[in-house]
Amino acid sequence: MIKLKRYLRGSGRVLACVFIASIIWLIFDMAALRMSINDVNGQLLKERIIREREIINQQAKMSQVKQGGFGHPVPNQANNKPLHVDNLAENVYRRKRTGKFIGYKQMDSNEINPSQLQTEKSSKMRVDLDMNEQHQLDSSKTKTTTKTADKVIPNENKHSNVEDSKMVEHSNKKNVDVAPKPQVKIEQANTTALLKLKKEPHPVKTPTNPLIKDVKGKVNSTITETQVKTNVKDEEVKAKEALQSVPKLQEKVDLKENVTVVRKKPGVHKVLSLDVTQSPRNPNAVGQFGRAVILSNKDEDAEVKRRWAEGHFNVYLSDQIPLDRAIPDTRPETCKDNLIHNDLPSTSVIFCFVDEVWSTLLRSVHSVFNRSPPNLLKEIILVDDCSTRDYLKEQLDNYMAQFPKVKIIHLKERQGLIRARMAGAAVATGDVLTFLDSHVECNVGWLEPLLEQVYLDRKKVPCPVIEVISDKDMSYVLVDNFQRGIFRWPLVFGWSPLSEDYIKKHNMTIADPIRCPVMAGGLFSIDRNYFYELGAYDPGLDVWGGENMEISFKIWMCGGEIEIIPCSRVGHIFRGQNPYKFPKDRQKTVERNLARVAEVWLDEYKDLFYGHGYHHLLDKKHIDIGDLEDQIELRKNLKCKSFKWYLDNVYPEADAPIVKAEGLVFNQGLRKCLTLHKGSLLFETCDLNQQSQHFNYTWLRNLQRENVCIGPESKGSSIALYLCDRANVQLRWNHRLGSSLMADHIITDYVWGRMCLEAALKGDSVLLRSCDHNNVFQKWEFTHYFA
Ligand code: LR7
Ligand code: MN
Repeated sequence: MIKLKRYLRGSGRVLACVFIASIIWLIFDMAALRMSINDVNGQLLKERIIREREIINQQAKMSQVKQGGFGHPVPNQANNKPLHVDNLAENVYRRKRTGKFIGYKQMDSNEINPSQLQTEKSSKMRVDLDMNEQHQLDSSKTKTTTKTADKVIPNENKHSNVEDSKMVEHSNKKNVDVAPKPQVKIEQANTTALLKLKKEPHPVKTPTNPLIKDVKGKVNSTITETQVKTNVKDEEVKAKEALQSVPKLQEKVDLKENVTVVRKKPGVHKVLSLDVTQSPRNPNAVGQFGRAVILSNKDEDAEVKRRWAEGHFNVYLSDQIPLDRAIPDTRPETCKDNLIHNDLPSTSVIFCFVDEVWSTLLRSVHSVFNRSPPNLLKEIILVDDCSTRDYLKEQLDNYMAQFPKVKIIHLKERQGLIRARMAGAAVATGDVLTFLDSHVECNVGWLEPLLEQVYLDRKKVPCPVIEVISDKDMSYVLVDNFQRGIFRWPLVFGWSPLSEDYIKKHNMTIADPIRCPVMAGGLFSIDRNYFYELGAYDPGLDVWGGENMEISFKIWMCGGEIEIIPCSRVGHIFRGQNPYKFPKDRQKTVERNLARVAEVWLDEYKDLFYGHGYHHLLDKKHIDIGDLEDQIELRKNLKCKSFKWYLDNVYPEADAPIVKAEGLVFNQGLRKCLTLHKGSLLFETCDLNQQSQHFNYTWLRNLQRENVCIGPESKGSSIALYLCDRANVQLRWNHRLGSSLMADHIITDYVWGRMCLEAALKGDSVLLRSCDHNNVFQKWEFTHYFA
């Protein structure tokens, strides 16, 4: 300590002070430096956070655009309206479609405000073209005699975009009838997007191409490929529409800010809302905008009646409605935002018809032309199934000659719609086959959503929502949402809505694809190769009926899927009767078709089909359903799943118990159970564990234990045991629970005078006795009843 004091004396003290001061200074300095570093870091961090947030925001925006796309579109939150049409129109048009149509309301011309529809439509359909260029498709000769007293609405086209129209090269604008340049190129000014529309090489006219590939060598036909007279106007207009609809997914790269936000997704575009047609449409035309037409005039009523039989709908009215009339765009709101791949497969649209009404056939064809992107429509194939009407021959050929994409096949013998479709498919060159009935109107945007599904999965078979064109007033009527095709026994097609629970569980919107156990039959798209992989249709099916069941079971059980696509909608005239003749008895034809389907596809469930009113089809003397070897072989080769799998996985709501009743058969008088022991029938105390007491009451009304069936001994009053034979009427019994007079009895009508199964008091045997509703020894009960 004394030493230290000595050092701090004089100059030593000064030195020590300087030393301490400099250390303090150093400490302050370092602190200051540290603070400024933190400052800089904080600032940088803040900037990064802001930048990242921006990126996240932008990405979120982008993914919203994507989510609205082809898979499962999200509902438009901004506009929760369920449907695109105004509510008024919705009320007026909508009708139920569960089994019977109910709540149908005829539409009066005053009930809908045409201006609403007009402006709505005009954004889609109006195209500014010279009137001289218009295609005169219309049956304008016919005078308007209905009371469609709507105001004429000026055709203001709010959405028509002059600048957009400049983007289209009007290469052949003046010479619409002249052959076009081989390729039309359209460029969009400020994007790199280039949309090419390929023009097909001109097909050569082959007036009578002797014979197309036949179906089992039986189909005789001539094909008329109509001569090319390309309508450039249509191509241009459609191309213009296509461009207008390409979503503006802009690439936004700001290098200064170093923020890369959104990448363009080049492979998709917004679904096209094409509706190319005469412009302007005459808003006052009969049936325009899908309006109902009410005739006031008595004379006209007579005319309607007189012509009804031509098509079993109001042919008189149909002939007055423009062939290119507008119909309300009934798609759910969100459909318009769906994204569609640019490289969709092309399709051949196939219409088969026999004796179709001229105006409905043409309206069907024009609706396809007017509302399908031309690059996707490879061709339209018209298969005339040996119609008897003259206008469906040369007159039709001549009319269609103006459309290069139309091929006509005239079958030399009536084949029925199933083999006619196969004849159409045989000449089709599109990647996808799209079958349509010949009295439809395809709605706006109908095609792309169908092809998109096939594009996403070639084993998907999409169907449009089938809306109703009224057979009486030709109005276009909406149907309920969430409807899918089903069958009821004995293989009767019907519509049934998805359950609330299902909709909730799968979080479904009205625009989502709906799994469909059975298609209606007439309207669907299918990958062409896949169609053939599935063996197309069973060519043994005749004329009409059952083929929808066949193809539906085949698709589902052999690895495919059927869906109803609510963003695709097509109107169809539902008729009370077939307006054509059946070469053989109609009922027998349909029954035979159904029996073929049941035999090939239903496995052990086929007895449900026969048991629901088709017992007689089991009698080979009654009906020859033809050879089924090929079909059974096909099913084996395709390694298709069982019908039980189909019921469990595709249509679990189906009511399909394998037997009507089963278990112990209890006799109320004897209070014992029927027993099959060592080849004889007797009674024992009831015991569920005794297999010998278990019987089935089958759909074919057999009393059966394993393969042994109980039946009356021929003509006698005793009972015998037989090997079960599904066709043997002797083995059929009537039995049902309930309160009716003969409930609980087991009755045979095979022996004379209706006899009942009775437990004999003595000897524990079973006899046949005249039915007596009071006799408890004639009352029986199974453990379980299913039907
Ligand atoms: O021998 C025939 N040859 C044909 O070319 C018989 C008919 N056809 C044509 C006919 O001209 C029509 O274009 O085939 C098409 C279908 O015949 P429709 O319109 O008489 O049948 P539909 O609408 O009454 O019946 C439905 O069930 C049929 C069963 O075989 C077919 O699958 C139909 O395509 C089908 N129609 C639809 O699915 C539309 C919606 C109906 C519903 C529900
Ligand atoms: Mn039809």
